Amino acid sequence: MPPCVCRAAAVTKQVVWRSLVVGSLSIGNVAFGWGIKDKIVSRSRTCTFAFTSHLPFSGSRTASICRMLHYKARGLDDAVEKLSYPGSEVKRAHVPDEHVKFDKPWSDYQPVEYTATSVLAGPVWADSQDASTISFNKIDGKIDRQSFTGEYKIDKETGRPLNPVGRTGMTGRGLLGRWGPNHAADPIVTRFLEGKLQFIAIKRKDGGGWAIPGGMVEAGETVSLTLKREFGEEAMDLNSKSKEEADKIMAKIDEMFAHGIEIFKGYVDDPRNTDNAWMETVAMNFHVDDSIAAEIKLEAGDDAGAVCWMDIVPDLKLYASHKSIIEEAAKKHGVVL
Ligand code: RP5
Repeated sequence: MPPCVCRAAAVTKQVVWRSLVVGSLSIGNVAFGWGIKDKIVSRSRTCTFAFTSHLPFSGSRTASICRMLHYKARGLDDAVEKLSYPGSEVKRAHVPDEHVKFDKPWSDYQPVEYTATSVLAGPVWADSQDASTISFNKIDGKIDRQSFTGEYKIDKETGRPLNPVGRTGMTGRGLLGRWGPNHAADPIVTRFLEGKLQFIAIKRKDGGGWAIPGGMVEAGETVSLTLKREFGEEAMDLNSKSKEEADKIMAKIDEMFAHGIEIFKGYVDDPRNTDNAWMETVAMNFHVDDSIAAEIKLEAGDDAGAVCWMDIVPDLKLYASHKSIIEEAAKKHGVVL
């Protein structure tokens, strides 16, 4: 039976072109950044960026993050301001573009304080509510509290870390467990089918829509293990299998994930981000040929409600910054959207 191929994430309405920078990509010591008008419009190894927007930036990784704006982290999606925070009735305070950066004082700023009760309950993946005793910008025991964006600042009054991109209209941690960076890993499994590039996408159960089957790096876990574990759990329903079946699936994933290309490492414009807690990820591409692709039995599990091979097309609509990350992966295969 042919594998499920879906285009469900295609945007049906006209996308409003907007100018934004959603990420930075580092290769060696060179930091890349991009501005998009719903797609990447410029990139350069020389670190000089010519945008069609008013957002040129250049220089180091830190300089890149200084100029970057986030949108979903302010409750904006498709240029529509919703302000609502995922999984709650809580609304963020409105933050206009010109007030995003913390280094520009804004005396009228009144962010909404919110940390979900599931986080306040103190599960193993969450910090305690008092941030003042945490060693930020360091490896803290088994938890990596360093940011790919460089050293982040700590608010002198509250002892809380400050989002390196800027204001989000919300303080606290929202749904995120860690103060500061919350590290994730995103496996991008691609193939060509009848000349079309596809990737394995999952539909998030939290209402976030279609996404790369990524997940949080657990305390003490390596990124390479997170990539395999999350792919196994979300795209192949590893957790519902017997030990014997699970071992076979993991052996297949080990083989598939033996050679990957790093696509992105940095800040994610995630709708759960707050002024004090944010997502960062490492995205790796694993390209498979027909014979390996035929052996991948897709089955949604864990946080995924559905899974499929999805065409990589210009009108993709994906969770957080995933569209830009997928576009970057597509370029590695000669596909420019
Ligand atoms: C995104 O959230 C990351 O890129 C990753 O895909 C995901 C991790 O969070 P969960 O899927 O574990 O909620 O920012």
